[in-house]
Amino acid sequence: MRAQEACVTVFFLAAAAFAASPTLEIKVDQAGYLPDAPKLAMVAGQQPATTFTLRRSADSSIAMRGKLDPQSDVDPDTGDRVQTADFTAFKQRGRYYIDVPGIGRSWDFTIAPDVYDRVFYLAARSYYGQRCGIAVDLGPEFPGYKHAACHLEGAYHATSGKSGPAPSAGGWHDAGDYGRYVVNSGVTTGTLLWAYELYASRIGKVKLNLPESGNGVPDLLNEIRWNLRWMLTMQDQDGGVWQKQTSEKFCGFVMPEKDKLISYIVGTGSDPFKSSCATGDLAAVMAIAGRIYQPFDAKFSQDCLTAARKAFAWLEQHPAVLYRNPSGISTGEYGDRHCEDEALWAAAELWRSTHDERYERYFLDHYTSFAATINPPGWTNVASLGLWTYVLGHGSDPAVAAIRKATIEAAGRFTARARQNPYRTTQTSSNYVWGSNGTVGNYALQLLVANAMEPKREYVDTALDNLHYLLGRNTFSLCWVTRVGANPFRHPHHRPSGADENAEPWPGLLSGGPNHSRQDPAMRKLPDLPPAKMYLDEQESYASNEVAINWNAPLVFVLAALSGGF
Ligand code: G3I
Ligand code: 9MR
Ligand code: ZN
Repeated sequence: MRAQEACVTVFFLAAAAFAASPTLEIKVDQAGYLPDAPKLAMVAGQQPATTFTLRRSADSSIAMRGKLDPQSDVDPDTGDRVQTADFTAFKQRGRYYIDVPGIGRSWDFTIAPDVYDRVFYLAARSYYGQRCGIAVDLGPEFPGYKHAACHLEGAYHATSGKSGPAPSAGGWHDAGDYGRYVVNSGVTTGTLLWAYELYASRIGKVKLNLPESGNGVPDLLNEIRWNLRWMLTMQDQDGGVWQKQTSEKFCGFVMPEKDKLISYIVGTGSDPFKSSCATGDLAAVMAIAGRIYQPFDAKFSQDCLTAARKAFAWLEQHPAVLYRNPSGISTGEYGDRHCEDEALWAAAELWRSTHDERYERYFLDHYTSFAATINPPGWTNVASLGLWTYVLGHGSDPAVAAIRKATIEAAGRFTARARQNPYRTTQTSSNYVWGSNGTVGNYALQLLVANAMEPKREYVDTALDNLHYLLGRNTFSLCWVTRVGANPFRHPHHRPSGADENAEPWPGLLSGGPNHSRQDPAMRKLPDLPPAKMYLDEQESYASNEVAINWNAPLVFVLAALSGGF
């Protein structure tokens, strides 16, 4: 081989090797960026760098040159010193990567208006993968991701106040376990129904390849109805709602159809046996369902409204029946200690769906203590959903004015905080708890609700910043949604992913994320790290790496809002 040929060969080999080894030190949204939105990559090198180039993935040609800003001070949440590479000015669709001399190159990513559409599809369709009581098969795009029908028979546990066989088939497995929990189903289905109600024009026609696809009902509503129908079976004749349907203890890491433990409807263990928070959550989501399903399934819509009214009536009689796992029960608890927020949410949604003055009266008599400071919703506190639905449903002043003001004030705090955060997230150091990635999603949800009330580009841009964090622009340079991006997390605490024959996890699932408390044996092996570093991509780490229906819900909400571009 002549010297010149040898040089050319060496050059291309080096280029190929260079192109093949992205560095963790350059953090990008591994799905990509919307053309008209701000576009930042984060660089956390051992040493500061000064310039970067945006390069086309196809041939490494330079699309844009830029300068990095100076390194931040040490970020207390990660221990990183971060620089930003701002390529906002570049808007051409395509596949690109960031190259930083002296640091390396990023993974490839896309710039396009539909860049989040596939992520929406996977995250929304993940609920089909969580279905209980039916054979599930993700089909030819994910061959082998399937399970036989599971938990087809149930029984009333003594703690429910009833005995004998109980309905079981239906609903979604909550998370990495096969339990089904009304409290968590409440905030989850409420958030998903809101995603449809606010963004049907963007995602109402998206086909999720469900067994029901093509039946004239929007697929997201087809999927949510699967869980709502199960929730209805958890309501007693008197309108009260039992807490959960689970085995007495967690089963092993087996496929769902191999879980032969009895699937019990579990109550509080003493009269009235149902719980106030579960009942309030069911009342709220059935009220929402009553208005949303009306054009598609009038009978189901009516059944939901009837259930909502009965549940609220029970709740007015039993406002504070709290749930704790009774002795002998060690599955998830969702032991919410306050149910006034569920009652507020239920009253507001019932008013919005029925315009029945008695519900508005309850709302106006109880909202003020929740309206001073409005934080993102979660399974322990759904008051914000009640407040916002009263505004979005065009309630009356002064309540509407007060809630709008508090919502806009909160949004202003969140955007200001994100601008100061080296990773541009809205997180506070104390937000890194069990399910922190769900909190990131719920901050983004709150910003998008604020935008619905008072459109402001920075609300959307900061919601996007939180999405970028979840999709790879974080200290780990890890995409926290399974099967998305070039470097996704791979070992969720998720029984089907751990028990099946597939090498990769089930798709579209969001990891719970960093948790500053060492709340599982795997995490207890971690050294003392900054809070946002307290994470393990290990199946054993349920306190940092489980997946859950309530964490995926705000992700679906945000992706719905951005579907097709913004
Ligand atoms: O908010 C406090 C914070 O102020 C405090 O500093 C911190 C100290 O650790 O605790 C924070 O509360 C944590 C709470 O999650 C935050 O939502 C609790 O420690 C933590 O124990 C609690 O964990 C819950 C976990 O179950 C254990 O109960 C998660 O929220 C909840 O999502 C999770 O739910 C489980 C179901 O029970 C079973 N199915 C799987 C699902 C997901 O792991
Ligand atoms: O798999 C369970 C997960 O869904 C729960 O969030 C977690 C905390 O309640 O518990 C997991 O189950 C573990 C149990 O708590 C301890 N023995 C091992 C179980 C599987 O990791
Ligand atoms: Zn099941």
